[in-house]
Amino acid sequence: MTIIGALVIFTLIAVIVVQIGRVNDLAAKIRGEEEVMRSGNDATGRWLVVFMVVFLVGCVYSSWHYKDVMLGYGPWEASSEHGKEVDYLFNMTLVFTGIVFVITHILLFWYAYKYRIQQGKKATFFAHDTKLELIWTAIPAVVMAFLVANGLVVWNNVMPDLGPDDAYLEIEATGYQFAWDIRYPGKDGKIGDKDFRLINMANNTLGINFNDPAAMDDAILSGSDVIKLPVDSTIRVKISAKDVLHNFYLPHFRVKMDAVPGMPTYFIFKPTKTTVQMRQELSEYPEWNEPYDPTDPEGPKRWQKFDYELACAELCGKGHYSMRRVLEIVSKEEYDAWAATLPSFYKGNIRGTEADPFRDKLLMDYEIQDRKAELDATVDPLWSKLGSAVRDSSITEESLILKLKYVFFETGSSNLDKLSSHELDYIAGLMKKHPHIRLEVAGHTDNTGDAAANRSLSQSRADSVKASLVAQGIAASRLASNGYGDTKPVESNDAEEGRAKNRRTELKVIK
Ligand SMILES: [Cu+2]
Repeated sequence: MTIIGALVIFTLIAVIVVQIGRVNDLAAKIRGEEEVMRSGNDATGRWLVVFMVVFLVGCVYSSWHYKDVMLGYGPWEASSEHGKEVDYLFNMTLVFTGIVFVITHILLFWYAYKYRIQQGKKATFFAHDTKLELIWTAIPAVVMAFLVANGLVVWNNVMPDLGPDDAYLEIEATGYQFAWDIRYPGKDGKIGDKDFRLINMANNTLGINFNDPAAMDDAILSGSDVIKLPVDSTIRVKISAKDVLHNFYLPHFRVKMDAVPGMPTYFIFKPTKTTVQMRQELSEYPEWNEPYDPTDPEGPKRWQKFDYELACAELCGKGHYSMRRVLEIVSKEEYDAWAATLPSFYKGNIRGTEADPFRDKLLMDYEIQDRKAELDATVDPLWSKLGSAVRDSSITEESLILKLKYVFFETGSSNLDKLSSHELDYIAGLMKKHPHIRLEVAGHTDNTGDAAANRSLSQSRADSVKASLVAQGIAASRLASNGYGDTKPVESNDAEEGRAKNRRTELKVIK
């Protein structure tokens, strides 16, 4: 029914259009073609002048009306050092193009009116005018040269060559459909190598080269984790993409750079305002004091919910919008404290797995350092407490047992692997520091093989550990050694995982 109705309406409109055309034809015949054209032209010319005035007044009005959402105005002054230069370029370009815009539009519409068809008026024809050619070539050339030269100066300031002596923080942003992975350099301050050929969607989606020592402590922020950066520090962002073009865009900092697959780019900037400072500044504007959620007038104000953001500025697919991330600029101290808590991606996700190039290597330098720090933080204070006259009720039986993490033996023998010396040296040091402490070395095995043999092996291994500590200068009277074989499992022996935990050497404080 609706289709028939639509068809009828469409046919009627077509008939009306045809009829109007016929009426015009007849009118032209009666009044004369020329006269009709002249009066039509006349009306068009006048209306174009009216349009020009309305249009230009509209442009000025809307520029004024929207000034508070324009870059550089009031709250939108750039939050980075170089951003002010970029804004200056924008403003310069706006001034020149603004002048040209107004002049050309006045001429365009005014000439359409002035040179409309009029009786007895003839157009002048000239083939060439050198003076005119010179003027309209020279003026744009000078203006363009000025803008380009200014642009080059700003570009060189924005893209300095950072040398090894420059202090800067480098992070890496990798865009993909549809998120960003942000890599932080860890304690060494260096981002490790990566290679797209190493990409493995199961555990190495960035293709990080773990053979590069600089990659060991790198941390990755993905998903919706807030990106934090320190204020007043030079930041260099390495930018890349894994699939299609993306664009790393921090509008408040005037940072914008394409992320191109296969072609790393970068951007250097220095944030000058923390998120907290920015919120404080916004709180001075009435429009930012309106409630964030209009249905909750008592709730937080707009300025309290302000956040800097990272956006993808390249339309990269249907999930493009979801590449937005919150960026928080904090003080240097706050950043350092936060960065220290970022977990190493390698240690948490790769160490010991198939993807670990060092999976056959039992101990790495950083592991020794970590173990020392761990013993310093746990065993040292505990042993100090044990030495004091007042007994601390927080000391449990369990806390008195210390599992040796990196003490290994050659297979089926009680000979200590040389890797074990690091941990044992350190334990010996702690024993010297706390001379009141006496320890039992306890050897344990899993339940594979003969129980009596297990017991004797665990005994000789415990003896080995004791002998090693005695060799470090610890009195033998401070150490007991016992082999328990498979009699004290900590987990079920049914699975290899459990058996691995049961094969262990422990130190227990003797009260
Ligand atoms: Cu994108």
